[in-house]
Amino acid sequence: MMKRRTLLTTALAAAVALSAPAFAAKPLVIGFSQVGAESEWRTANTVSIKDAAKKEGVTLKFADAQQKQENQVKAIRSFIAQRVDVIAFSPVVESGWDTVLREAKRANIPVILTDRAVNVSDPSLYVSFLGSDFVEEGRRAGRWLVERQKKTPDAALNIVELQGTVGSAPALDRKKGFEEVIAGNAKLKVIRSQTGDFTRAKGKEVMEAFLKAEGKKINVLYAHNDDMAIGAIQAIEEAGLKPGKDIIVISIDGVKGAFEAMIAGKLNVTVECNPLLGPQLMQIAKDVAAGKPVPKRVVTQEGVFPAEVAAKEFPNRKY
Ligand code: GYE
Repeated sequence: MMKRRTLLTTALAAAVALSAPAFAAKPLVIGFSQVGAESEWRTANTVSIKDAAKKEGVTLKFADAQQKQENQVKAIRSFIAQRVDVIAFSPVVESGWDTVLREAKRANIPVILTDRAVNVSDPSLYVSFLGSDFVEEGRRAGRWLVERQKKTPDAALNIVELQGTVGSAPALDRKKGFEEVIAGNAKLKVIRSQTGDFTRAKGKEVMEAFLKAEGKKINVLYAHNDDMAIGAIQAIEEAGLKPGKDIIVISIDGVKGAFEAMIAGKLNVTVECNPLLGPQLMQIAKDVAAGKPVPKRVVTQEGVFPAEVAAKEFPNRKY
């Protein structure tokens, strides 16, 4: 009896081995919690992640948090309950993640941060962070303005700032990097700074309020993303002013909409932030699942595009 069963098992094992491709390793399952759909950047980021998952044969469980941290916490808990292989997410805000990430760790599910960072006491709560250096992006925006100011060395420039989502890594860091570069320059002063939540609608609304309060005193707009700048450009035009001329407009991301605005002469410069993180995310997830070591930090490579090069660069833009 024993012997027959062993034989059968062996035969079965051989059959499985022979038809190996059909039984090939079961697909990697990644639970991904996205911030939302607040900007052109985000849309490109979502497409990149979904496309890369498909290409790599990864099963992607995708959840849209609609810019709410509580929705992300819920999504992560549900991924833990479903026992996905890897959890990846782009945290809406920086703080408040310790508890849920500890739950993931206890369940032995590795966590990869994409795009935005978290502020946690224990860095072992995530295995890798893939995304841009937002402080550097803020510095690049600031450096462009410092150079531009040299063209009119006697003129002091009043700046209004449209911040991204309150408490988010890109909003905190882009503010910090920009301030760092213009600090000590007596000719450059931020006279108003408020959040526009990374959306066109809010960017327009807040710019209207800035214009109402400060009017022609505003010389420069620094927007933490292109969408808010595009919304604000509309507000500037509706106020009878010329964006790009009466008010210098600086923003971050480098999406197609920004290139169009530059070609139209309404935006002066965009600092690139690459949303196409899908392929790298899949690679890191596969390595983690295979038990290979992965880098704790992967920084994306980016450039700066002033309006003068916009028309030439436009055909090369992928998002
Ligand atoms: O700049 C903005 C988006 O986190 C880098 O989020 C991302 C930012 C991006 O809404 O457009």
